[in-house]
Amino acid sequence: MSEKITRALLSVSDKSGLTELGRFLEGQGIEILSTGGSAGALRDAGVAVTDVSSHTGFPEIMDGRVKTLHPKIHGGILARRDLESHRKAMDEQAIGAIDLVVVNLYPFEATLSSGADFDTCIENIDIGGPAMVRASAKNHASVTIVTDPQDYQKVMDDITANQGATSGSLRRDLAAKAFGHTAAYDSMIANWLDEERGVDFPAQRTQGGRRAQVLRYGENPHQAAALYIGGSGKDGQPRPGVATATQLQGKELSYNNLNDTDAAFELVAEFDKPAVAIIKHANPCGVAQADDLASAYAQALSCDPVSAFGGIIAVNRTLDGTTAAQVAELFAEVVIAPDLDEDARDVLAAKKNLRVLTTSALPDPAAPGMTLKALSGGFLLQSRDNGCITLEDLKVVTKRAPDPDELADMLFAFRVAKHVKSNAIVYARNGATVGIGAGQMSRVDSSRIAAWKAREAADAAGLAEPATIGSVVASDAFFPFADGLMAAVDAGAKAVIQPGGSMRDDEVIAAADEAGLAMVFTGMRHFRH
Ligand code: 93A
Repeated sequence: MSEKITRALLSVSDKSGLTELGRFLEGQGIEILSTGGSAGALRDAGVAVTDVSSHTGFPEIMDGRVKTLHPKIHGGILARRDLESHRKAMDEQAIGAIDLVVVNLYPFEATLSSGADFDTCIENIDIGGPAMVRASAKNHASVTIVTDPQDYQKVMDDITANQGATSGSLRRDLAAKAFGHTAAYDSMIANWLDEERGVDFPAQRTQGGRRAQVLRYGENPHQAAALYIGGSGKDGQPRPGVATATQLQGKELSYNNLNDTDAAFELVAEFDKPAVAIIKHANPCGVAQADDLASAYAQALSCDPVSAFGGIIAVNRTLDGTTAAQVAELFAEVVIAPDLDEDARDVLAAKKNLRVLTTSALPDPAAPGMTLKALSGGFLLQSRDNGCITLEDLKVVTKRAPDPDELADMLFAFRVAKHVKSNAIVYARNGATVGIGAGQMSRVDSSRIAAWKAREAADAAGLAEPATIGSVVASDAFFPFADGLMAAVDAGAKAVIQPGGSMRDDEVIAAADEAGLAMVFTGMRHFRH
């Protein structure tokens, strides 16, 4: 049977719920120790408190840097109640047991996000708080540690149910949460200092992150999964995107929904003009940019309407009613947009199951950041692929130079290819993809699959010829042989954009000249696996 709580220490930066908790503890006959601001708030609410400084007989010094770092506090928390020697030490040093510790830390993350200067951020690194949190969590056999105001009610209920004590299971749950809390707090500080010094790959990598949602299952129903928000940059904020999106309606998001929606939103954010991306299994099955979203949607859908069924749709500006009405005709899993206007909200509200997400901002494709991939026994960390090829980067390598329309489509296709699993081949025409080949072990196969899908789409639409005739083609990496290029020629492509850099570039260029193609090299590869 756990012992009754006789003394509590309350020291919190986030003072929400503090006075209600204080009143409850007072009602239980528990003595309350507290630090400056917390003690003030409790007293203002009429709760009797003892200042930590009068309990320890030692004042708060150095602008509060040292307030609870005292043996009377840490001895009171850490003493093993079951050991005679510890009890004796408490008696000898006049240390009173502290059985309940309520602490939340200096708001380091909020300080960082506010754009505060270096010195202010340093001052907002809590030392005494984590020390008490960790000491209490270590001694959870006897001590209850509360780090989250959301847990106050649960703790009060538990104390009531246990006649003034807490249950061992609650103490253990809270201890685990407490160590997670201080670990995440320290990760944030370490990441900030690393970023300040431009260190991307520290010898010891810490991974912060806050659980946002436990998902029903993972990639498959027999896998468990959860979503975490984190990867905060220098400003303490995660990049805008799927992890922090607001869900306006629809069924609960699944692991695959989130993964695919991320792919869709990152892709559509690449374009300045109104753009739409439709994604299945993390690969696009149609992407287009046009003067308005409705036209872009129609073009994106026509690339591969069969695969688009059950897809994820991302747009790069406020979704309007007209486009939403078109979207509503398709069975889609998720729609994501920076925002939706009133009409679009009304139209989509009728589709109860459709998940609709808003993010307010688009992710910046050029932003720095890291991506992480799990390996057995470790993980790979790399900087994001934030490369953006523009007109100035292109080098014409064939006798025929591309015309301006071809150049615009080439840049569009190459940007899409960046978001297609390798080997990636993307045919495009008039600002829209017309054939996409993804994830093949052979580049020729990707080329053939893309052309074959374009033929299927043409047949289904009753068109005389596939849209690849007269298109441009983008390849995410160089053509190692001329055969991949020739497959594109067979499909009707007349211009090619690719990184270049193959040992056989000369052969590939000669084949392109032979076929009358215009070809440009980007000098940048976009593998994606
Ligand atoms: O500056 S500290 O690292 N030194 C301490 O000894 C200490 N003790 C508690 N910060 C310390 N705290 C923190 O003060 C707590 O973690 C809490 O966030 C804050 C509460 O201060 P106040 O009650 O004065 O508002």
